[in-house]
Amino acid sequence: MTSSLKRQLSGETRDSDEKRLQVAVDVGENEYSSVAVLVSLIPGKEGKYIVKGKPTTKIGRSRACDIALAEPDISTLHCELCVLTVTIDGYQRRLVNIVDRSRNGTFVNGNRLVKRDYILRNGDRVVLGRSCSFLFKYLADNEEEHPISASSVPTQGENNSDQFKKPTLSSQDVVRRPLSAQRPTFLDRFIVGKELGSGHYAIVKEATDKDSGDIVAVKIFHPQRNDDQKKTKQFREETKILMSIQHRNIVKLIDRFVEPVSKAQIQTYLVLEKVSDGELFDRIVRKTKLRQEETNAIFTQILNGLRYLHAKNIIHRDIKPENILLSIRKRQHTEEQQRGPWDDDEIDITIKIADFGLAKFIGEMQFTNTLCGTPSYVAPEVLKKTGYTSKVDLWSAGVLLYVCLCGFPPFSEQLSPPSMKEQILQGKVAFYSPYWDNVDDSCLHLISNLLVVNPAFRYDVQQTMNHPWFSDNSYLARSPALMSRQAIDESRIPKTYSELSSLQ
Ligand code: PIT
Repeated sequence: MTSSLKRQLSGETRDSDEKRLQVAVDVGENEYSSVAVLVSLIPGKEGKYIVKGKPTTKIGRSRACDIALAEPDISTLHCELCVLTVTIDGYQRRLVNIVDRSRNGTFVNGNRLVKRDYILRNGDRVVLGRSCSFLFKYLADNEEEHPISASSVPTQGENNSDQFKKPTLSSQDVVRRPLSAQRPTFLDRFIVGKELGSGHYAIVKEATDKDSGDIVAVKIFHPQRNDDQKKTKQFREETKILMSIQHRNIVKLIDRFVEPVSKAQIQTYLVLEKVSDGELFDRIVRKTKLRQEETNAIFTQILNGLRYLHAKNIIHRDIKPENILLSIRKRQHTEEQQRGPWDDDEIDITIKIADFGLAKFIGEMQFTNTLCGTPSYVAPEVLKKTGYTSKVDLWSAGVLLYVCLCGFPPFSEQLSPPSMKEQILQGKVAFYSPYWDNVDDSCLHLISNLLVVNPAFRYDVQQTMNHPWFSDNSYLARSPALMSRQAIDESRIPKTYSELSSLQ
């Protein structure tokens, strides 16, 4: 049979990078090699059934079925196992899709398949009707499993003559990794642990590499229909961006997995470097606000990351303390030298920018109407929907700098009137006394040049990095403040992050 009979199940066609996920019904020449086994868990009936590479294996009470089960609650045709060949990132896998056709139900890991199919995974427990229970296992690449001849369970009656040639590679199949390799699935390779965070599209969890024991973070996207253009595009953009960057101040992408869950749904995973010491947000909450020299050192690293991104025409679009992760080297001995203005028990802190879920390549950016980012960090031009550039990240950086130093945001509903949106559109910023009294004028000057409504007049990354606040650390030897600090009615001061979190 020819490859023209292959049926595409996913619509990824835009460029070569996007062609990597292809699901096709396998009707290739190697259809009769073994793909998987169903190990019987039926009491008194030890043994295993072999699932061959033919398109459909029928299981039921009828003798005409490939696997005939003579149990009373098994339907004449109970379920079908369909072998799909999936090519992801150059790895070709044969997966088994189970489709229920029964009266009494087909269950996988205790869940009944109601009018839907499911792609079986290693270790899945498949129960047909009430009593026929099996353990499902894929065979390793080239591993031909032979049924236990003494088994009380009959093996699949199949013509096993290997009359078919191994498939040859077409030019389309020239990929980075050998096609023969059966790539382990995400769950084959990792044990998933505690939740680290969650969002609209995905959840971030800790995971352990089963081989190396390395701890990683994994962003698990909610299962999506493989025809969901919007989510597929978003995942693609995020992955493309993460794959193109490598910088010490940006969370590293280690691997990615795109796996079918059923014929219509895919599950995607991004395996990321684990950054162990929480978010900048938590540090601000714990300390109410940060010291100026500490903020300066953290901000230098954020700007290094942003300079790298902007030089590559990438806009992050969601810079905020929740997306700044900390890796802290703790003091082990009293005589250890600190590498920055950190707390006494800290030797060094490396910051990593995370969450590229909203990031974009500028080159591909249309003037967009999409409102993205977090309301109090969002730049005026985003609210105005007039189109934007990398300067939006500098606005958010200005808000972040403000928040670090006083513990509350410059724009908020608590400062209304006018509304938060109006405050942003007008660039209405004030440095309230006494909160800003001890912050250096030079820093207020910098914030004032970041929170500029017109992006053309707003500092870019390089101008920000060249600002005297980073070179002239006069705040270390306190000088009297010269810029005006506005007195304010205390009740109008927004709650600090730590007060807000204690209310939750
Ligand atoms: C960690 C620890 C943690 C969260 C993350 C990593 C998340 C990282 C991340 C998330 C993204 C993205 C890039 C990186 O695009 O608490 O080690 O959505």
